[in-house]
Amino acid sequence: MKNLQKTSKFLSLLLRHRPEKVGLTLDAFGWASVAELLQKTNITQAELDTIVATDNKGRYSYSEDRTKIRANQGHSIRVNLELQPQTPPDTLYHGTVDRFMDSIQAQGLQPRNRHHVHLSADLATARTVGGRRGKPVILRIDAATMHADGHCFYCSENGVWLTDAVPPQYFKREV
Ligand code: HQG
Repeated sequence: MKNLQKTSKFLSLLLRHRPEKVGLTLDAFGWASVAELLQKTNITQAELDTIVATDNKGRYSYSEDRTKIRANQGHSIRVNLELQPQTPPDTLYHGTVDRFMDSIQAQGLQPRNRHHVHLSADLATARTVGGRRGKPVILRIDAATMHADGHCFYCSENGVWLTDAVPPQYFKREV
């Protein structure tokens, strides 16, 4: 059996960032044809089924008839995930690292290469996200006030909270 984590990473690359790498096209909503994906890569239907069902963050979804697949969040290419604005929990968290903090304090949190700033409802997830880059620094975000001030929040299919940007007055570093 192939290393499915590697296959999942490759799938992220294709479905979020560079479908053209294997000549795949995504529709406006981010969907790729499963048949085309299987034909253009060495991924098998069984592997894809396993990844969609067991990915630790629920990164991918099949369409209802299972003929199409897409990533639930994390895109750098423009796709419309049909997300509806939602009322966020009062507090959300973002995990980052110290070396970004001067810039984050000055500009606020920016989406960088992705569509949105990614936030989580729990501290542990933020710690893991920050920890990908080094010793995690956690920011506590006053989502209630942001929302009251008119900022929009969305929640992806797999439970990641998303917003366009977080200005500096809405977060504090957790100690
Ligand atoms: C930082 C993974 C300087 C930000 C994770 C982050 C997550 C700034 C980095 C998901 C900044 C962007 C997203 C500013 C933000 N100046 N740095 N003004 N504003 N940053 O990877 O949130 O495995 O695009 O703190 O688990 O780290 O891909 O975002 O460090 O859920 O499904 O710029 O990606 O999920 O990095 O991670 P990213 P992220 P997947």
